[in-house]
Amino acid sequence: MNDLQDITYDVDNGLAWIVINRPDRYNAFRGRTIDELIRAFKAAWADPAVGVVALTGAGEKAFCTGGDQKQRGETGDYGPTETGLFEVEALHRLVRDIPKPVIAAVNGYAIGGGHVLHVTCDITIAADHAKFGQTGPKVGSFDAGFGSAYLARIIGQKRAREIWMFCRQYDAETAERWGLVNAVVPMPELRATVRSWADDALALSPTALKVLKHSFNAETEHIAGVGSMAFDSLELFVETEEAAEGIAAFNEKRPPDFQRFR
Ligand code: S0N
Repeated sequence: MNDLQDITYDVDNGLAWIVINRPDRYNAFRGRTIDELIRAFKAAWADPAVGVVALTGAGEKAFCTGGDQKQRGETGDYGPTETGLFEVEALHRLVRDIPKPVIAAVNGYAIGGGHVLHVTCDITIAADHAKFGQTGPKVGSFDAGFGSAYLARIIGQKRAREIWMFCRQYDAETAERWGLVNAVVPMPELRATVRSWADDALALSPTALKVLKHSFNAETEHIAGVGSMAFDSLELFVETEEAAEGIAAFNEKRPPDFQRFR
């Protein structure tokens, strides 16, 4: 795990901490961030000393605010990557497939692709100031795979549709009431709470946890196929003027004007 620029990776007594470390961009991800997250999850998978993974963001403002919209505004993409591919779909797969519990420690905004990331984790523990929401239809993107269909499995169709169709933000108390998070704690207690949950899981049979995790996954595995088609559509959509209006509006700090695309 050398050469990490966008994340940090540390293993502490069976718990691997993966921290998105771009606080000046509210922990938004670019292509390099996704590459490093994939490396970190693979390292945690391969390491027999790791039994639980925690994913969080640096600082107290944001867990992750999705794709880096400044980068996208500047270059039209999410910047260079190891393979030339932007592998966010592979990251979602990995978070689901790694045969160890993954806990999202939501330390602030979990918005857009950052919201999808916590949704794909097995467990979410949130600080009491955390905010949740999707922004895609405002900024010219969407995650119509795990971001929509799996979200609906977790909180129900009406609430999932509300989240995507109105692009509002929800506080941690609402998220807990909706079953979107497992627990809410004061920010100073977030890491210790994750540590305590991890210790409980570390005391259990790793093989039983592995099979149970994959059994939970099996029931929603078809969503990966829907997700592939959705990302195919997204690739076409992001080339349109409509998507460009969303990204320009964010970067110019103004509301988007989508009227002409109706
Ligand atoms: C998080 C929000 C609500 C916070 O609002 P607040 O408190 O008013 O703070 P701001 O002043 O807005 O932000 C503080 C500073 O942080 C920067 N910043 C925040 N978020 C991002 C970001 N995502 N990218 C880059 N910079 C960000 C602000 O610019 C500001 O910096 P300064 O002070 O220098 O101006 C609010 O910030 C917000 O709504 N953020 C944007 C959230 C968002 O829309 N995220 C993107 C959603 N879409 C995705 O994630 C799509 C992912 C993906 O899309 C994709 C996946 C697979 C294949 C293709 C794609 C694709 O898009 O092409």
